[in-house]
Amino acid sequence: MTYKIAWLPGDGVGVEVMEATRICLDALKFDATYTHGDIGWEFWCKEGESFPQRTIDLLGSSDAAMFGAITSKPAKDAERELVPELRGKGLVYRSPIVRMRQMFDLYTCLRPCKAYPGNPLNFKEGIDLVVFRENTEGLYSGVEFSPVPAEVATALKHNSKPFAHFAENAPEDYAITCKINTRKGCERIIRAAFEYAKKFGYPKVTAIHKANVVRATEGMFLEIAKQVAKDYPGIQLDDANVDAICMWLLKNPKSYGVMVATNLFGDIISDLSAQLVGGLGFGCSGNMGQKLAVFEPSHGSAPKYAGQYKVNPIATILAAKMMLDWLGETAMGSRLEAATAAVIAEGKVRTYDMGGSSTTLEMGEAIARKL
Ligand code: GGG
Repeated sequence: MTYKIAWLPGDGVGVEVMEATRICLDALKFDATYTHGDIGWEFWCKEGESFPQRTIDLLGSSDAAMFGAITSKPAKDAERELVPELRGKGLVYRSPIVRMRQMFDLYTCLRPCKAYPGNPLNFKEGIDLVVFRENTEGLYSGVEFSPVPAEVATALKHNSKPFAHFAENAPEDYAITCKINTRKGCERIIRAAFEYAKKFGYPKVTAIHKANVVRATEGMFLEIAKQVAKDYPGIQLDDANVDAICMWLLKNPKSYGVMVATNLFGDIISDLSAQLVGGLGFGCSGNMGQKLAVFEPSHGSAPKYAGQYKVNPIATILAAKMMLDWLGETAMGSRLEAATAAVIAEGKVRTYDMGGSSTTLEMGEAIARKL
């Protein structure tokens, strides 16, 4: 079967790590057509749209997508960088990544963080963490007010005693970001984490939350975790406050395996976990829904390194391994991971973050030679 892969390099070093990844996919003889999709800052500046409809259509007709990285800037800077004819038209920059996840209901963000033997950046050998991050709601729901409209201020005054005085503030003197979680959203990500633990033999799932303070949404998340756990009698449910687990992960990372959290906490915990196994050069990410999945490195476009071909492409290459697995091409996925692990273990080819001077493409080529 020839797979239809949408190929979205994006901005900055995204282009470079995707080039290195393609070298590996070609060496694997993965049977695919790759169709380039426009996304990112360049298209915002030129068209006032960082995620054009033609790219949305491409994703809708693809089996999966590989995605590099996106540059984003605060609202005022974004407006300034538009071509002159688009300025002052009220165009608002919104993250294409968050939109893509919501539009295609890519609710599972899976971020495995494994300490490959011989990686000089490993915090400890043997770490094997897998973060399940809810990807479509929570603090990234996109329901925000700044300035705050009068009706929202009035609603707060009537419904929330501690914030009644906010209604007396000028609308531009405060801002509100809503954290919205649904039962469905919580249940499906928690279930995905348990299913993964069951399939790959992890003894427990750690639900990360802040239920003692953020009672409505995080409380619901924990309550649903306890309900879902009943369907998996062989797997222990462990739970931890997000602040506490940041300490415990540093103290004893090998005590943890599969972890699940709402959107923002999952984002933070997955960066911490990636740092324990070498940093963002090793942090791969899959955004998965029922019909489509988009795979990317967790890192951004790193504008200061753009054009230098020096960043580590391993995160993106491991994201391609995740894509192969998701498509059912698990033998190819395993070969790609084994080749990557072999290059890391050998230690001859290392990018700057690993203490070496190999380029992005040299790393891709070294992995391809092992295939
Ligand atoms: N590959 C992930 C990536 O590009 N992250 C950068 C990022 O989060 N940018 C903010 C955004 O536009 O979503």
